[in-house]
Amino acid sequence: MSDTRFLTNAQLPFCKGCGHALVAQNTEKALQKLNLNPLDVVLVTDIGCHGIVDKNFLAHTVHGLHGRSSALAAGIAAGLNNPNKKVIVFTGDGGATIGMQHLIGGAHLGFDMTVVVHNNMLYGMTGGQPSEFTPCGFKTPTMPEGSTKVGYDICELMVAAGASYVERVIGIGDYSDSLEKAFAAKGFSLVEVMEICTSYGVKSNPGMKLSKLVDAAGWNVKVFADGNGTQFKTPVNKETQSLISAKLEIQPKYTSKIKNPVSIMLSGSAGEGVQSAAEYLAKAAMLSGLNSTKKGSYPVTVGVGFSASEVIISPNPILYTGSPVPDLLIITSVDGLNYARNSTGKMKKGILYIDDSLEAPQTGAKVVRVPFRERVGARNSAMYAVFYAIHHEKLFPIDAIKDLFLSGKMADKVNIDTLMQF
Ligand SMILES: Cc1ncc(C[n+]2csc(CCOP(=O)(O)OP(=O)(O)O)c2C)c(N)n1
Ligand code: SF4
Repeated sequence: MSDTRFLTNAQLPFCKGCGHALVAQNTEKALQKLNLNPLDVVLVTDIGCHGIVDKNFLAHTVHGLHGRSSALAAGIAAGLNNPNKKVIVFTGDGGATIGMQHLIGGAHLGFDMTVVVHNNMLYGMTGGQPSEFTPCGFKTPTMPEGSTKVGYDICELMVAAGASYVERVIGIGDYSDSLEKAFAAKGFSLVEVMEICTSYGVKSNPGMKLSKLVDAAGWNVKVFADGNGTQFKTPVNKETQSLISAKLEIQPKYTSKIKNPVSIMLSGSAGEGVQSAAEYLAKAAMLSGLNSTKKGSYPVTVGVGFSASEVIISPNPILYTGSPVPDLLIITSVDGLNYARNSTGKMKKGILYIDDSLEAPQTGAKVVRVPFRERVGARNSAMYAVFYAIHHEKLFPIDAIKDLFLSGKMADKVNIDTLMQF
């Protein structure tokens, strides 16, 4: 067993006596027993009291939406696709209720991950509402008469769904052996840790003992599946490539003279190729030896209204996306003008290329009016505007975007000469 620390020395953030602290400590011990390196561990936490522990962990941590931690973790496990990495989920019984489909799906597909359910039988962080795990008769502040329903038996459900290792433990003392076995198991494993919320559970059910309560609920404290079975219903496709190694690589072919980051905003209408034009711009910058980022914005109803994209290009690494005020703003339609009004007002310098059918807004930027829409039509106006701005602002050689365009899927549809009208 190693003495590698997985927890910082800071005090754990829970109420006195809360079982969540013991889960964190037992998790650290189980990881030490497995001689794992913190860099090989990804902890995905859910919303709730248990989830605020992530800042105390020295491994990689991701904080998910309520109930969605298991779905996030499944994506991470599939993306890593590496048996030497350990993906662990911390969720409450509330999160497990909300995200039950993700748990069933995770077990069914055999994602390589371990879920630790902190079952204190109520929603702790929001004041003690009952969850679907609350046992019959258990009282909570919002259900003082006691639950009349039978709580879910998550362990039985997980066995039925095909989990490889499943165990229920009483969350008192040292149960790191159980966590160790779950972490070591191949495929999807789950440990349900029974707890009582000292702030709401104890107050509403004075004198109740945890083990008696679990017994009365009819929940067995045992190993339900020992990790040796090949129980997956549908094993995850192991042929998928790692998302990290499959990342896009563009080898520079041209050079750019720009010395500082340039933030470019392209603002137009849905269906007029704004996002594609921004992508060509960002990739052409990379082909010219620059770094680039792209951030798209559009309404949820993607087929109507504005479509905008912020691209940053820079000779140095860029550690953010988007910029409060663009250096270069390109507006190709009324929707784009309305969306970008906030930015035009903030621009005290820089340059604004705007379709000449539009009324120029109040701005401190130099305004250049070009008949983008008239020359190439609405559908190609964004792409043409990008070509035009690259050429006139001398961001990098126009051949960079020309090369990309000619090797891309739009080359058959749009004659390159129409985009080269400067
Ligand atoms: C989808 C969604 N619904 C409701 C909330 C509000 N909310 C925040 S914490 C919480 C309770 C968490 O309870 P549980 O998952 O059991 O974790 P615990 O606090 O007991 O550790 C709720 C309902 C939320 N954040 N997201
Ligand atoms: S409110 Fe309950 S679940 Fe939350 S930290 Fe306190 S004892 Fe734990």
